[in-house]
Amino acid sequence: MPGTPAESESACELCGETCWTRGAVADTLEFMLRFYSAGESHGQALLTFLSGLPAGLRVDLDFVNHELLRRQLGYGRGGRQKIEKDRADVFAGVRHGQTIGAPIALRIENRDWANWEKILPVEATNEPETTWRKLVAPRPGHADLAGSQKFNFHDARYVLERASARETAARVAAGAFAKLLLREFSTEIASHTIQVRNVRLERAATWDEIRAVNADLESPLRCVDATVQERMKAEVDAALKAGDTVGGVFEIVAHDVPVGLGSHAQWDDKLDGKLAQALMSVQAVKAVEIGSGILAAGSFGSEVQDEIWYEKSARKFRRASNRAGGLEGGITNGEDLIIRGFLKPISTLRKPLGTVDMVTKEPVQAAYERSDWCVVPAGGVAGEAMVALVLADAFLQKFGGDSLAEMRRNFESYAQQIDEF
Ligand code: EPS
Repeated sequence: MPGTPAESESACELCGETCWTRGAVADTLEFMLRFYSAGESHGQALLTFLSGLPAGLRVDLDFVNHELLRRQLGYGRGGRQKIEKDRADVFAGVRHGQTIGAPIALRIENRDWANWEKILPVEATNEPETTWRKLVAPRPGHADLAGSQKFNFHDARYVLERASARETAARVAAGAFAKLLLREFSTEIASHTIQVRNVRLERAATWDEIRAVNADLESPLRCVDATVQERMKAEVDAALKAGDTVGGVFEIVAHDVPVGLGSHAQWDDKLDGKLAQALMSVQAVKAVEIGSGILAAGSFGSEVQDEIWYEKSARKFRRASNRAGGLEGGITNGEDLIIRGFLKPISTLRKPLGTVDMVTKEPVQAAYERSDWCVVPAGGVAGEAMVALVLADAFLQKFGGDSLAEMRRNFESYAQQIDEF
């Protein structure tokens, strides 16, 4: 059975021939829209490859760069964002302002590279190893120790360079392209901050509020409630004063999502599972919630489901509430999609925790270079990008099409089916 050369070569269960096979999980997780990133935090640049977008999608690079700017903002960021001015340069896949159906390649320059060129050169040099800025005191909570053990370096430098949340800039650039596709079908995505440390927005925000704060570049933490935001800022200030860091929760809402993305039919077709995986992969995210999932676990069934009614004049099924967060059985139900990412506090601390020197095995204090002390709003922007990429992939699975025009025809024919249902 033909396949993509991957992990191993073995006899195929179906045809008995020796052929390239992939692991069972890799074989099942199929994506129409594929996205990869490369690049280290202090290397030359971040690179993004995006494959699978239809031809004929108008590309607004100002929008892509605006998304990159939004990711750089937020109360509680460290010195790095004063150095960087993230911009995506397109190297492939876009001509005359539109996608051409070829893979898209993007590059975001790291301005900080100028300060690291001698420390992290590509080629071997005669400089002594003392110039390498080795990091031997792994930070608890970071990838430093497990990554060094796994890749066999007695220096966490290479691991932390790639584990850094700087990589989310690459995701945001790719996610902006996914958002451009979704916009063609009027689906919009926005995020806001609902918790910083233990200060929580205790009410539901409306879509209009979320949309407004999402676009507000002056908003310090992108919280819809000014009073709650002031209390959140006080937590961020207290963390800075104490040499500590704070985490929190961002909420992402996708508005105007068609019924029927994802499927109940197979475990890896369920859209809630794909979304959870995508959000969990964002640096420092330790939990994901869809709708009122956490509250629902402690409630009666009658208290957590969303009752259905039919609006005859609009010929539409409606729900009285949206505790399911727009997903039932792994399928979108037409309500707003609501998903939350829970960020742990950044593990780089000015007042470091105890750790062990990887070389001497003696107790020491964890390394500190420079760090943000609150990244909840930036985490929300990275989360939006991941949700956009998953939703765009689901659109492509459902409506296909090599060109945007073909995809639109498929979409409209399906919209008619839903209308006449
Ligand atoms: C980040 C860049 C990094 C960090 C932060 C996010 O830059 P530097 O390490 O040079 O200060 O500020 O990285 C992390 C949160 C992390 O865990 O490593 C960025 O561009 O977002």
